[in-house]
Amino acid sequence: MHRSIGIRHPRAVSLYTRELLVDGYKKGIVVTEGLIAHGRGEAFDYLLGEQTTEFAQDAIRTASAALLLANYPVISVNGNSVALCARQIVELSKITDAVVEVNLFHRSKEREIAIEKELRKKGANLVYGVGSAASSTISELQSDRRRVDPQGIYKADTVLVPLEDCDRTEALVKMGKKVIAVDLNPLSRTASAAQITIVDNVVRAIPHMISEAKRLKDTDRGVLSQILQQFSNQQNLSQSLQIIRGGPNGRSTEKQ
Ligand code: PTJ
Repeated sequence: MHRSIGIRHPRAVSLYTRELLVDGYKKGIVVTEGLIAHGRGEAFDYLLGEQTTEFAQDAIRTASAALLLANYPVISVNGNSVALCARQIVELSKITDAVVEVNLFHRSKEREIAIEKELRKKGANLVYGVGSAASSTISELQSDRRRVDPQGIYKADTVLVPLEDCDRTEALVKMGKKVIAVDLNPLSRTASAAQITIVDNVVRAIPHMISEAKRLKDTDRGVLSQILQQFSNQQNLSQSLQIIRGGPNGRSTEKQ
């Protein structure tokens, strides 16, 4: 952590998180647009009290059950998610037997390689979707996000998409896949298109998913299915929105 922040700084966690993104930018992992996207996320996080709400925790439990139930789960990563929590993404992939695939809105060979390098440094053995491996196409999409790995997202039955940019979630759902999104904005199109949306910061959501996946790993499949059946994404999004609006379960107003 930069010396000027210090662990006693009242906004240390938020400033440290920004530093991770700036470092990611310097390493060629994050794009400038990613820094702006983080600012939007921060604003929602501030309104959520910068903590994992009980509703996010409910979505996290459901998402972990969905990954464990999946036949072929894939964790899709972009620049921001790797800069913020590469090690945790790799750990989650190992616990849930999920493939990790690079899928970028602003795709370039250099970024794909920088992201793959970072994931391998943090323990990934295999990284999908890099270079010519992303040879399949999601025809409905116009952006570079259309390029996917035939052995990864294309084949997946369940895809975890941290920090999504909307169109792809809708396309993946149309392809019959179960989509789990992590998005601090409960009003985004991604949030409403996904079957399970975790309204939380990826820096908290992924570690919580690791704990839940470890806890649920040996649970009977029937019990895991019940967790999924009892979850309503629409209701969960409304509950998160209510917190943002300072409703009955709203956070305390004392903030830095
Ligand atoms: O790395 P690339 O090339 O794939 O580009 C990544 C960005 C983030 C630039 C691209 O996906 C993009 O433009 O995303 P959007 O459309 O700005 O959407 C990002 C969403 O993630 C917004 O709804 C933000 O509120 C949300 N968000 C930002 N930071 C976080 C977050 N959600 C969870 N955790 C965060 N730390």
